[in-house]
Formats: sequence, structure tokens, C-alpha cells
Amino acid sequence: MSTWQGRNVTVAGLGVSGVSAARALAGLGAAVTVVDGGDGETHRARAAELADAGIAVRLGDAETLPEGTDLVVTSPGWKPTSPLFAAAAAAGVDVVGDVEIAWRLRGPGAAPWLAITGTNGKTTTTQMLASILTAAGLRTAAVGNIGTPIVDVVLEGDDAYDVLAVELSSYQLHWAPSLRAHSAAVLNLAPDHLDWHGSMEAYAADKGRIYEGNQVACVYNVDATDKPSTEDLVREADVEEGCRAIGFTLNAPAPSQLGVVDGILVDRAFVPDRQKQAQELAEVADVRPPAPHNIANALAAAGLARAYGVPATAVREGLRAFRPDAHRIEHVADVDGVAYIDDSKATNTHATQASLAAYESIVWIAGGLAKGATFDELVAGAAGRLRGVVLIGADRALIREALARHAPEVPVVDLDRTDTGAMSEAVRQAARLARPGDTVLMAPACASMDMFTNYNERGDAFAAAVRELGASA
Ligand code: UMA
Repeated sequence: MSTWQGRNVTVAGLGVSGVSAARALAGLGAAVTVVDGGDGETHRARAAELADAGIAVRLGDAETLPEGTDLVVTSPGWKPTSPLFAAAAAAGVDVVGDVEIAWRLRGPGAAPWLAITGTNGKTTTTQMLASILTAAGLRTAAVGNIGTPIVDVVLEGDDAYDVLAVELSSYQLHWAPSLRAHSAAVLNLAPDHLDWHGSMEAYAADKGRIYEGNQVACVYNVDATDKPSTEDLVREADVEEGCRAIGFTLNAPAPSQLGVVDGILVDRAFVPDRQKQAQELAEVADVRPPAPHNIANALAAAGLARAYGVPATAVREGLRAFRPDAHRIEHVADVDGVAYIDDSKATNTHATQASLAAYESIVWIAGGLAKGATFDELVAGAAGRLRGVVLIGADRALIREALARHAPEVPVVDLDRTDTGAMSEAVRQAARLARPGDTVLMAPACASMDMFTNYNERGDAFAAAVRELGASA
């Protein structure tokens, strides 16, 4: 009999992870009730589907704990301060996340997890890792925060995969106390989701959980030295005996690191004699796009793959086969000798800083919803490379003021319109400012919802405007 038989489980959230956890646990014999604060059309349609599978759903109340609950399984987005969890604590009921459930559902022979977190780059790195593992002939899947609920994949059975590439958000890590990865990487740490975690310390501590109990390697970012650094998180983790700290750097690697020498990605960690030997893995040009932060992503993915025993040739093949997602530093077109790059996915300053660092002479399209961010550091760091700036969106004044303080010489076009044609106008203005050899970079450092449904739509609008420009050139 399954250990879930007869248990009374409340699943918090009727989103991607909630539906997956509810179906899985009901399938194992638990009595499941899903609760969700929403009660719109989508929620009601989903509720009807679950009802067919014998799962109770309560919509429009995210606060009261259903009678008789003996475990709460939460979706990642629910804040730890949610009233439902206070009610659970008062009733002595545990709260865990769907990733914790996935971990508990694995059998003894299940595929090990190579886990990835970080403020930026986690999805790309997870995809790169999956591509490398596939090139090595391993059966793998990219799962977790990337969009495929990990419970679904675990339920396919212990034999379905050799190894999993698992993207984990800080939320998921918060709710997954017994997770123990084969090896894990924290790519970088910058303030994000502080409203959820309460403080930078709490955010970093949740990210650091990914290293707990690692068996082979804790992969950290040598070049990210802000405190706490990813190396600090490794130091604080309790790992299996023999587990190594493996650094990645854009500079020449020391022993036990992966890094870059003369345009070559090299490994000085997983070689027979790391004092004397370095193994060539790939060329910088094999990484798409070959921007510095993305080379760091590739090195982290390579570190995890090498920790799992993947040969160097598969690292090269996997990186070559990898295609980045749309709207992530995507090259749209060249018009009149100017490259147009869509980085609509850069919805915060940390992501934008990475893409601004990748080009020499830039006309920058920025602005949108700032979500409480400040722009001084970002603008000061890029001032020397800005040919001009075109500002769009609700909070553009914040960026304009930072430009006035740190880059007063740089011409700024302030577009006071939010209609559907605004992006076309932004691209035309950027084209006017650009010189041959420049890059027009749409990396807004802001969310898109003031003008668009989401960052995809913003990126599509940019690409359409660039095509329009190309047609009239
Ligand atoms: N809800 C409430 N009360 C709350 C919060 C949410 O009722 O206080 C309900 C909402 O009405 C909704 C459901 O809960 O119906 C949503 O749950 P959720 O926000 O946890 O989202 P899921 O659909 O389960 O998706 C989650 C991840 N979402 C978040 O972490 C916010 C997805 O990551 C992930 O792909 C998916 O699980 C599968 O693992 C998305 C994300 O934005 C892409 N992640 C953040 C990021 O990458 O920065 C962390």
C-alpha cells in the first residue's frame, strides 16, 4: 500500500505545480483538496478537470485550512507569510513544496539531479546542461522552474531517465528541505524577490540550500564576489564527504576551476592532475550568444556535466547544439550596419547589466515597470558604452534621472507614449541615434506589463519594428 493512502493533503495553488502535485498524490491514494485564492474562468475550468479525477477544489479562499488536513503541499509562488501556512502551523501541519514531494517520490534507483539556481541565467544554463547530457548519450530532461513540473517527470519511473537537469527557484528551494542533489550550481546572487523572502539574507539562505548534501560537486561563481558570494554559500553547506567546491571564472582557471584561456573554455577540475593539466572543452565561439554572462552559464553547465562524468567532447557538442530561447539577447537583424538585439527577457537591472556588458557601442532601449528598482549603478557601469538611449514606459523618469547623474553627455529620447505604435517609434529613434557598427539593444531592465501582456509580446513588437525598419531601409 502506498504511504499516501488515506492521507489528507491540501495543495495550495491551482497553477502548473499545484495541478501536477494534486494529480500525483491523488493517484497514489491521498485525499486531495486544492485551494486557490482565484476563481476566474481558467481556475474554474481547471477545477472541473480535477473534479473528474476525484480531486476536490476550493476556489476564492486561499486562507482557511480545510478540515482534517495532515499535510500542505504548496506551489512555489505562495509566500511563507500566507495565512494558510499560519493556520497550518497552528494546527501542527507540515508545509512542503512540490519539489520536496518529487524528491520523496523518487525510488532508490531514480535518476540523480544536477541542480541549478541563481538570480539570472538559470533557464539557459539548465537547457545548456540538458543539451550537453544529451550529447553524451544520456537520457535526460530539463525540469523544474523551467516549466515542466518535476513531480510529473519523477512519476515516469526510476528507469525513465539517467540524470535530470533541474532548474530550481529560490521559492522552490525554500520549500524543499530534504532535497540532496548529486551536484549543484548557484550562478550568481543579486537582490530579487525580496518581497517574497523578506530580506537579502533570507533569499541567499534559500538559494544556498541547493548545496545541502551534494555528493560530488558544489559549483560556484569565482568572479561574483559581492557578499554573500556563491562561494560563501558553498562554505556554509553541509555536504557529503568527498564533495568538492568547483569554481567557474571568465579568467584563467586555478586548480579545481573551469575558466577561459585564449578564447577556449578549459577544465582544471575534472582532470587526472589538476596542478599540471587543463582539458580543453570548447571554444568561446561555440557558446550562443558568446556574451560574458552566457560564457559563465556555459562554464557552470560544463562543471555540472563534468561532475557527472561527461566527456569533454560532449560538452563541445552540447554547447554547439544549444539554441537560446527567444527574447534572450536574440539577434533580430542587421539594418544599415547596425545590429538589433532583443533582450526583452531582461526585466531587472541585473539581467540588463549582463547584456549591456556584452557590447561596445550601444543605443539602449529601456524602461517599463521598475518594480522598486534603482538604476544608478546600472547606468554608471554602462555610461562609457552608450551612444544614446531611448526611454519607454511608465517608470522611464527613474532611468532618465540616473542618466542625468551618471551619463549627462549621452543623448536621450524620452518617448511619452504607451500605445501599440510606441515600440516602432522607439526603434526608429534608436536607428537615428545609431552609427554603423553599433548595437541597438532592447534590454529594458523593467517589467513589460505597463505596455504589453508580457515580455514575449514586448520582444515580438521590437522584432516587428526592426523588420519594418529593414523593409524601409
Ligand atoms: N495563488 C494563491 N495565493 C497566493 C499565491 C498564488 O491563490 O498567495 C494561486 C494563484 O491564483 C495561481 C496559483 O496559486 O492559481 C499559482 O501558483 P504559482 O504562482 O506558484 O505558479 P505555478 O503555476 O504553480 O508555477 C510555478 C512557478 N511559478 C512561480 O514560482 C511564481 C513557475 O515558475 C514554474 O515554471 C512552475 O511552478 C513549474 O515548476 C515561473 C516563475 O515565474 C516561470 N518563476 C520565478 C522566476 O523564475 O523568477 C520564481
